[in-house]
Amino acid sequence: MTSGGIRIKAWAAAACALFSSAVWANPQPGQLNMTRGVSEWSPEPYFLNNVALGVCVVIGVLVFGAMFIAMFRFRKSRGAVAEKWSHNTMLEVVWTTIPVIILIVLAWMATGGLVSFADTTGSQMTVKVTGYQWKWRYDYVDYQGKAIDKVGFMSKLDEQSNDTRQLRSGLDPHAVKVGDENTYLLNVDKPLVVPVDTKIRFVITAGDVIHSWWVPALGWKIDAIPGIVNAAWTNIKVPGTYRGQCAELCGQDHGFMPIVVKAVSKAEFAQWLAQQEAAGKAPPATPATPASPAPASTAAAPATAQAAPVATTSGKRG
Ligand SMILES: [Cu+2]
Repeated sequence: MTSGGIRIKAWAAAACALFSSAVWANPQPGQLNMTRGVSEWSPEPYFLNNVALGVCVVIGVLVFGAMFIAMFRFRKSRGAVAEKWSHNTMLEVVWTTIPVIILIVLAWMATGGLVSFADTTGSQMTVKVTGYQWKWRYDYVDYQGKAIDKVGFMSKLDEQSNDTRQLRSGLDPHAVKVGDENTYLLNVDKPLVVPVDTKIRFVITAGDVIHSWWVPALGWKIDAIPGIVNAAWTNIKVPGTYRGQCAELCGQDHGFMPIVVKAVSKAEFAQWLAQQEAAGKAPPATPATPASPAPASTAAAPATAQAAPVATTSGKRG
């Protein structure tokens, strides 16, 4: 991290103490402030939010204070007589300049945060995230400079939540739990497993409509857009389970596509990855044996793909 980043971290720590709200990894019911998060970068939006909130509070107190003093101390019933003058050039210059300076400072700070969050250089791992109605797909692309072979899976709402959410299921949402944690609509069948202390690049897209991948503990959310690949990075410092949601209205089941990120130690991750790679290699060996249908289907695919645009163009012309 740059010295600027470290300075921001120090400021974030100071802001933490100032606003002294509980610092949770996952958002808690009744929590007022943002979560500070668990990644290298996540304290930055937390800090920026606290600064902006502090500025808003100071402005609010000053403006409303002046307004209430004017209304109560200088009211007609107390014999106040209105002055006849209007316009004060000095005052107008001051109350235009100060907000402009405040806005420039806030924009400068926020831009610094955005630039650092988009900088995925030096990543040690890449995960491709694809949003679908209404589930997520995770493909592990590479890890520590080595390509990962066929490790990818769909991650969708866990069965217990799904059964409970059905109309007239008669099931109690409060009974959906993992340990002590109520996980109704917050748990998935297969979490995204990642190592801690690793700079992970996420490349994010979608297969149908716009979704948005959001895990508050990582400090950012980013749109998953069909035909566009967005990128962001994280470096999780604390092992644990971090929950998130799709944050873009993406259809009727938008509320039912949670995200679960499980951050584990590097050793545990290596073990998990080896298992997944072994599992990924095993099943394709069996369907690959009927050699003839496979090339036929691959050969058929481009033909249909070619046929489709022709149909559309002729359709447009007609
Ligand atoms: Cu979605």
